[in-house]
Amino acid sequence: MKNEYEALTLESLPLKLGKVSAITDQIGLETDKWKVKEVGDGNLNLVFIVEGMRGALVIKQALPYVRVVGDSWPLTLDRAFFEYNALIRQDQRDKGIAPAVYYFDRDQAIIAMEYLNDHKILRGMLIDGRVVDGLANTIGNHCARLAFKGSDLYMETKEKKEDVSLFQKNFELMGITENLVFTDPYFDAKMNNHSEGLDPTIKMLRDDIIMKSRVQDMLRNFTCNAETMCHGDLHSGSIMCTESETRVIDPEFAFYGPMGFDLGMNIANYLMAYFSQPAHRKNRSESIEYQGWILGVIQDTVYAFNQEFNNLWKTERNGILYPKCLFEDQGHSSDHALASLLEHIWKDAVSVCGIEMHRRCLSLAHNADFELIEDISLRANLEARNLLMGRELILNSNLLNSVGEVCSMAKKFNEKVI
Ligand code: SR1
Ligand code: MG
Repeated sequence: MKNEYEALTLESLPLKLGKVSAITDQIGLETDKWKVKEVGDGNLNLVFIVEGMRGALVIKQALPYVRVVGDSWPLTLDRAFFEYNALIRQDQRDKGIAPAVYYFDRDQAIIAMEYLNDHKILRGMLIDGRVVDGLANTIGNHCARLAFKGSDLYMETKEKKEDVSLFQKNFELMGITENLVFTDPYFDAKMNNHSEGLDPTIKMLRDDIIMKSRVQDMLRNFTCNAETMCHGDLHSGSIMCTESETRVIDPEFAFYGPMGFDLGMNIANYLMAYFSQPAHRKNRSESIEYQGWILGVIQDTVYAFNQEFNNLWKTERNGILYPKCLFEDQGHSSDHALASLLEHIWKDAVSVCGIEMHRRCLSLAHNADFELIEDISLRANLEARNLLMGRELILNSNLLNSVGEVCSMAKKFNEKVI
């Protein structure tokens, strides 16, 4: 029987969840001792930290609307179901990177999961100029493992097709990405906003018919090319770190799409952290040094992605695509096929990167990297560098063969006087 949905409150949470053994096993039975805090600062959901006598956990609950906008924008509760399914798959495909899941209630849209006590949201750490050891390796590997193990290179064909069909029902969240990421930035859409001073740059982008067509080519790729299960929202707010450990949260936008999608979105968010640095560091040399670290992370992430993809190709390629019976078993090399697939993934990643750089300055849901800059004219200048580089990436995704070229381009735009 369906259990009528009710949004949790600080008071109702212990009453409702105090009898769930999967939860009390983690934090203890004494609900009168539970300390409950609501800490959700994302765009969509309620997030509670619950501390009991035995430990702590996170309760995430979807609301029937978009939190950042209010009940004028209803949104399916079933996003919790897709997040739960994605968390399970993330853990199967790359152990220990997503938070452990303790309990899921579909009617109440509740997931109880591991509390990452020592970890902070990466975006804030990048704004504060903090360094994370192993960030590139963890995220590069994670993107490669998700890309490879959710694809026809690895999965059984029946399982893959059933999973694609399951995640196709996450259409409301995909719809948000289709609009906010791929469409709204390129016209005067209702929910858009941008910094004062950007109008000439925005006009140039919106008048660029070739670039808009490229973005729509990529949207076609997003909607039709169910290559693998992507996290779907791998910005720096979906990554939590200590100084030496990296975890990935929040896959509610998960969908089957292009293998380069997560990598591209991830790099875009590092580039936005990069361009915003002059406003966050005290002096130029500090800013230059930290920007150098960010570019190193980008290079190393792509390197780790390629290495791990290569490794999986050699050791775990048991799906229907590029089967060994056509290559290795014939004494034929599959290196050409691998190189050409990696090239295709990279080009998609570069396009997605440019598009994400646009949407975070032009449509709904901007990044704190720029939003926290109080000097509006400085902010607009730094955002313009970011927007113009985004355009170059979209227009030249077919010509940019390496991550080194993308980093050199970032350095060039970082000097640009607008
Ligand atoms: C209405 S949701 C806006 C954005 O927040 C999420 O984190 C996604 O990035 C989405 O596009
Ligand atoms: Mg999120």
